[in-house]
Amino acid sequence: MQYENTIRNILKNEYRKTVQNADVTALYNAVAKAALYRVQNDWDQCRLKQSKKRRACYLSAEFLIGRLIYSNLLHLGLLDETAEYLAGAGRDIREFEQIEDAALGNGGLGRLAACFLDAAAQQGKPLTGYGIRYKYGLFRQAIENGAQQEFPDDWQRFGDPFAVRRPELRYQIPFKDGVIYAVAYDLPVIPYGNAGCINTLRLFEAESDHPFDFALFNAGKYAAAVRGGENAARLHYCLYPNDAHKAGRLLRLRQEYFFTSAAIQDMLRAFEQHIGADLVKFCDYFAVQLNDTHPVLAILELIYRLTQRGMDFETAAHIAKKTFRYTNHTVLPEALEQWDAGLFKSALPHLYKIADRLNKQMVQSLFDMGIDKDRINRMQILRDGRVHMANLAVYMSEKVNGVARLHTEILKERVLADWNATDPHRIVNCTNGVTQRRWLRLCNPGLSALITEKIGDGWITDFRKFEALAPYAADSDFQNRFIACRQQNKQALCDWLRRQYGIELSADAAICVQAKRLHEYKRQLLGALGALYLYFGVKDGSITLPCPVTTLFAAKAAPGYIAAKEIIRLIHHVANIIEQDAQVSRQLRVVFVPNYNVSAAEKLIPAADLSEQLSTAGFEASGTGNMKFMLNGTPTLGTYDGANIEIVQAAGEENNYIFGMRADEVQAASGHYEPKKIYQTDERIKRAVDPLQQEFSELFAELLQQDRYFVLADLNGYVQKKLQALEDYANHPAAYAEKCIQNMAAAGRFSADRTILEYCADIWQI
Ligand code: 26Q
Repeated sequence: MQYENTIRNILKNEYRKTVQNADVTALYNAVAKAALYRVQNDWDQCRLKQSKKRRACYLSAEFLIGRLIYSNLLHLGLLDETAEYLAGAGRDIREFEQIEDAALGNGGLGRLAACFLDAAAQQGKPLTGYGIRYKYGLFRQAIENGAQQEFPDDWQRFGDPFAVRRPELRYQIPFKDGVIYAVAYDLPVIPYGNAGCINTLRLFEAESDHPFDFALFNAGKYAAAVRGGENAARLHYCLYPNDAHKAGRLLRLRQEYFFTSAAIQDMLRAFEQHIGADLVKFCDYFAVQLNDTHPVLAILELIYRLTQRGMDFETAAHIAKKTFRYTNHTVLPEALEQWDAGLFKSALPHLYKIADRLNKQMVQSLFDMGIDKDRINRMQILRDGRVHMANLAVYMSEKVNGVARLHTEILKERVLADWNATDPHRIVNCTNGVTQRRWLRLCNPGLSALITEKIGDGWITDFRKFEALAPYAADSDFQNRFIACRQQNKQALCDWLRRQYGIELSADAAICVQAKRLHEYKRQLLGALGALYLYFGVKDGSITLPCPVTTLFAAKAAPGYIAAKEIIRLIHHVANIIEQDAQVSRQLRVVFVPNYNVSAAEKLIPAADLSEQLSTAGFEASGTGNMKFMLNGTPTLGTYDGANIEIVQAAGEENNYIFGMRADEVQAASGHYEPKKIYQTDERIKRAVDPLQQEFSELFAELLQQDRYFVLADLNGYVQKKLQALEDYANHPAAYAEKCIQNMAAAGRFSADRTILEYCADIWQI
């Protein structure tokens, strides 16, 4: 009642509206603010309780939190109540689907950070997120003539009612060409039910030191008078939309320094204000996790700030070493961050000095250990006129972790082999996880209710409970109800696609989904060629599909990544070829779903009959989409890569569809792989690839000449396994449902709650 009154009062006082006549923006802000008021006290109390204790800080250039209104209401136990209340006033809670996602991240790494925040709050672990409050998140994607178009993402269009501006938390960031201010905005991270603790995601916005130049203003130069302020503001304006290829731009370096300096200053402020111990104790209170190399400047900044406070360099470096930990998310060499030393030095001279000194210290100590020159050289922080962020991160971190078992092995054996030889205990594995609250309870309420009916609702907060589903896998009543849930979700997806994009889809087809960022190594190209392969097979009668099949692709390409954009164009081309063939298109369809984001994932994943995870073995560090499908009871059609391997080990090979080269085979084949031979000797492959020759000549040439990602090598295996999955789905629905349920029953291990508990125990000592 209190809550409803608050909503009404906000609408009346701030908007002069009622629940009945408010526009969506007003209604959204009123509901969100009323929810926020509910947590304000608990939030303050959690903060106070944590302020004197050891805690972890998660530094990340990205937090892909998505839309917060539904998840926050769910966690507060207000979702149903709000829906009913709004319905009573003739409104529909689904109106909030118009609210933009907060897409403050590119993909996996950013979404992982968001899942970790959720999990830590749920487990009652003190974890503060630090990042940038980008004014524009990841671009909105539209498709024109089959090609990707980018549009700015003004995600705050409807406001940002959960954020609390903290003007008193304002830090000077000392750039060489002038000071910029970082001001904090806090978002509450609210656990589900009355459990855990309310943590904080603290995002910084840039502000000018002198937003307004009065001398210029008085001289009548009004535009010039505000320029300083505008320049400062540009720092947090936009998220870099590439998620692997080096940007190497000065603005990116400035962004990285901006938020990491603010974060370090905020920690030092908290330490001095609430703990007040000797600064050598800093590392007893703060464990700082670096989400890839993007926040690695924090290491140099902490040393800088400690020495500024009078600590000697060696001690400061020692404290820093005990404070930081680093997570690696990629083995692609082109994605390892390096900065031009000249650029670095001119932008951040005070940090460059520290990097240089650390490098000398490191070289000396490695030399003292008797390590040979070549190896020392490869490990250097400063080498060949570049600053190697990964080397800095590993040298200065107590623990370094990979994000799935295979990935960690590859780090130890290849990417970070020199480091592993020096200190075999530093590199550890911590397999990723996803929050079952957003990725099952919230996005799949029908299936959630079914699960809860059988095993209770403990699974929402206790990942170990998923096991209790195993006995139901062979239960035909449960299977039928599972199938009915899936069917409803498929229908809901079709309705959404029609409303949103005018796409007409049948819920009676098998729905296969490949949804993730577009990358050559993720092999959307394999999916597209697989569709052509099937198309020609169905057309000439050599392949009979057991049921109608729709393959959905959803992916954003980095705006400057030409090959990735070509693959989007190709997917549309393939969709058109099939569509124009009236015979085949009754059986087979390819559809590209534009603007993939968290909210789209929440529609796609619960509706998928098959989860396509096609990366070249050895390249996908972990993948987390694969876990979301598993959690919703969708078998994986995939390669032995990243966390797919662990998924299959947990859920059973017989309940998934694995194909293709293994990572060691890929490694062994590099150098003497001849894709052209495959093309020339296999007629079915030739006819699937030939349609690329004219309009997609560069993709065609790459496939025949190099095929760096072994697409042709895996094409037959992929299609055969897909056909087998479809055959099981169509002709053995009970057995297929059993596989689905076995996947859910084994999904507990892939809860972010498990992952966070591992970080706490093995990496943070919390
Ligand atoms: C670097 C420099 C300049 C500009 C941008 C970047 C940049 C930004 C984002 C580089 C990489 C990323 C994102 C990487 C990423 O999302 N990696 C994924 O991380 C997931 C979580 O661990 C894994 O599951 C995926 O396998 C991995 O690809």
